[in-house]
Amino acid sequence: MKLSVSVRSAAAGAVATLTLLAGGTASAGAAAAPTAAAPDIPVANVKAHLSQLQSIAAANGGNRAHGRPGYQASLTYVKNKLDAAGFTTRVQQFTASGRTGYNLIADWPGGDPGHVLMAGAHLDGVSSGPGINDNGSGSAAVLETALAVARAGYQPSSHLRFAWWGAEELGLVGSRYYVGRLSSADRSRIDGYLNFDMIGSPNPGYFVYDDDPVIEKTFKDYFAGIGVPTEIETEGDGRSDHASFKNAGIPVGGLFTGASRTKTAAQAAKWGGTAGRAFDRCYHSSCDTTANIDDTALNRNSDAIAHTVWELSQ
Ligand code: DTR
Ligand code: ZN
Ligand code: ZN
Repeated sequence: MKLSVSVRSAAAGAVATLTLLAGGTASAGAAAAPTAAAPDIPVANVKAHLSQLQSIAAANGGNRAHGRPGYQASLTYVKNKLDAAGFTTRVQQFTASGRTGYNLIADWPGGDPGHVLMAGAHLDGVSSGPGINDNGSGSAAVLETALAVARAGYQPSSHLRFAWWGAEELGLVGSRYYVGRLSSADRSRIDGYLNFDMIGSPNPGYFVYDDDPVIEKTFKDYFAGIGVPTEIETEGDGRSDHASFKNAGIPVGGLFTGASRTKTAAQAAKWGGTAGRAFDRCYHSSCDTTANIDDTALNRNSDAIAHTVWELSQ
C-alpha cells in the first residue's frame, strides 16, 4: 500500500511525486504531471443536506440512530443522490444490539482497482437528537465531495470509494464489519481511508489526524494555504471509524473540529470562538441541530476534503 502526492518544488519549479512506501520511507520520484485542482465545495449544498437530515430526524421520532427509521431514511436519502449521480452503490447489512444496521458503499466507476482511495463518515447519530454535527456534518461533506467528483467527471488514476457507516455510536460497528469482511487482497488494494466525524462544531477547532504522514501533510498543507493553523487531533485515537481501518494496517487520516473538550484561551486566540467553552456543547444532545454548526468550519473542512481526495487520487 502506498500513497503519493505531487509536491511542488519551489527550488526546481518542477512537480515531483513524493511517495511514501508502506514502510514509511519517502522518496522523490520522477516529475509528475501537475495535479488537477479540486473544485470548491459549495457549503450551501452541504447545509442543504444537513437540512434534509434534520427533516428526516423530525419525521422519524427525532433521531437518526442505529436500528431506527431515521437511520434508514438517512441512508435512502444519501443513496438516492449517489445513484442519480452515476455511482455504483451497495448496501451492506449487519446486526448490532439486536437491530439491523446498514453501511452504504459508493464506488465511482473507473480508476485502478488495485489502488483504492476511500473517504467516509458515520451516518448514524445518537438517539437523543438529530445528530447534525455528529455526524451529519461529515456525512454531508463526504456526500457533496462525491457529487462534486460526478459533476466534474473526474477520472483519477486511483479508484474512488465513498462510505457511510452504520452503528458508529455503538462502537464503530459498521466500519468494523466492513473491514472485517474484506479479503486480504481487497484490504491491500486500499491505499488510504479518510475519516470525517464532527467537522462543523459550533466553537470549532481545526484538528488533523496524525496517523499517516502523507495524508496528514496533505490536510495541513491545505489549511496552511488558506492561513488556518491546525493542531494534531488527540481526543479521538480509536474513537471513530478510522480506527477500524488503522487496525487492519490501512493508512488513515481525517479532520475533526472538536466535541466535549473545552477550547483554551490560546486556541481561541488563533481560531476565534469562545475560550472556556466546549468545541461542541451539544455533543450527543438534543440540541445537535442545524443551529449547532459553524458554517465557516464546515466550509473549510468540506473544501479540505475535496482537496485531499483530488490530491491523493491523481
Ligand atoms: N466518537 C465520535 C466523536 C469523537 C470524539 N472524539 C473524536 C476524535 C476524532 C473523531 C471523532 C471523535 C462520536 O461520538 O461519534
Ligand atoms: Zn457521537
Ligand atoms: Zn461521530
